[in-house]
Amino acid sequence: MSTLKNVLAKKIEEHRKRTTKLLVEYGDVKISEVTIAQAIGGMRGVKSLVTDISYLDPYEGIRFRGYTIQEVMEKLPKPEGKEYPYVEGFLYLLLTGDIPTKEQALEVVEDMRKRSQVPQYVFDMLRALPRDSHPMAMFSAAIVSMQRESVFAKAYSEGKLNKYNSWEYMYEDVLNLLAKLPQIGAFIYRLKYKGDTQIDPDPNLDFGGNFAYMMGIDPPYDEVARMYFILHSDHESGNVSAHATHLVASALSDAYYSLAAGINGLAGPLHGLANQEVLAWIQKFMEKFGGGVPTEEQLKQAVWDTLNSGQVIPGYGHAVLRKTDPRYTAQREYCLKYLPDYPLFQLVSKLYEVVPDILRQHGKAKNPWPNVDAQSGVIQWYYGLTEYDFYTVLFGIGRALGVLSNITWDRALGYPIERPKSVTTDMLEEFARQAQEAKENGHSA
Ligand code: NMX
Ligand code: MLT
Repeated sequence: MSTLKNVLAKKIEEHRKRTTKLLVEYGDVKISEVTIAQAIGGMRGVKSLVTDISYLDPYEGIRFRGYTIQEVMEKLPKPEGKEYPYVEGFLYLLLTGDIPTKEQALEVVEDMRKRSQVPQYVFDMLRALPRDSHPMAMFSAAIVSMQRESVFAKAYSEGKLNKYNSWEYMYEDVLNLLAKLPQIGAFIYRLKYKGDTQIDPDPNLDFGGNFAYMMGIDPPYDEVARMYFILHSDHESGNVSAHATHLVASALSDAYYSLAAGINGLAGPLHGLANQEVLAWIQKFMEKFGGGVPTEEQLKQAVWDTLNSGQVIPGYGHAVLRKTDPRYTAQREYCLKYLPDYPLFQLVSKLYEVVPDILRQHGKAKNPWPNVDAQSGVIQWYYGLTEYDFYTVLFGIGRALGVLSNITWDRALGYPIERPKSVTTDMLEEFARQAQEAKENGHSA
């Protein structure tokens, strides 16, 4: 057994006791109540999911296994001479909660390399799709096309799965699937935008390094890839991609079906597609202003025009965060260090100066600050990746690390099928009537 799987098995054994104790001894302790506004309004703020992989504080932002972004980048082992950590070592952290040694991270690098060969039928299927298919549709199709490889589904059909061992089959699927994503992503990119001129993987490179290599983009893009995948990996459990993956996996669907569901959710413009929307939006108003560097007044005008036409400002706002997203800040710091004079970066920085005030004046968005998507396209553009339709695939490769770690733990802890209860509008009206009556009689409902 690999060190990662061994350590994970021990952690699972210890953790099961905590979950069982909570369920058996404290199962009826309340952690949340649901209002009518929450039931109608997308369940915002309802505490009803459990994950230990990451936690999102509205003011501090994300912590992965208790570590801030800065701590993750500092503490995890890195390839020789590089500033950003091995994605494989980060996966070790997400799965186990432990910072791996370099040796342990390299063991995962090696393990993933052995699992990385993409079946030929995936490439054939992608080539058969209309070339103008969205890269996210291609990515999702590629993932689900590999479902026949699932050892979890096979074990289920052979009657081998039970509550104690199912995580081991899930773990195998998760590593097999993750290992193939960089090549699938790069293949889609080069199929769509580089005339199907493909670059074979280099067996000596790590996850991030190989992705950059197969994309055909020179270093330091390998560093950007490592940074990007880590930053986008996980944002606790309630976001659309994580929740969709978890929900589908709760039916004992395998990792291929589950991740494809999460990727389909990530493809929505209010979620992961916002990174391409930011670039599309900027380009549109730049064109309108004749292509030069827009003045502050013109930027304010563009923001107001967008709001007045009933559109959202892409890359701004968040369902949970109430401050600038630290993932935005991490990418901004990269830009300040490596591309401070780049015009697109300066433009995005100017937007940071004008958008929050306007959103406050507009008075709708609860969070006027930028999220991860406001900054990510700038770096990609700088390194030559100007085909912004592709940006959400980058997000998706990163997101897979988090959501697949989560469903491994879902099976380890035996979480049941997810099935919340619905009510009708009549019932809500009746709840409202009772509350009103109680208020008039001086009681709380
Ligand atoms: N521009 C204009 N209006 C906004 C924005 C924004 N950036 N953000 C929120 N609002 C509006 C929102 O549409 C809603 O309007 P209405 O009452 O007319 O329905 C109102 O403000 C209240 O929304 P919130 O409660 O602040 O936000 P919510 O939790 O519903 O939605 C987002 C969160 C992220 C979907 C929303 O802020 C948004 O649409 N942002 C722009 C798209 C974006 O950047 N998405 C990426 C999020 C990060 N990610 O990668 O997933
Ligand atoms: C994410 O990374 O999933 C987004 O910031 C959306 C969210 O957390 O709701």
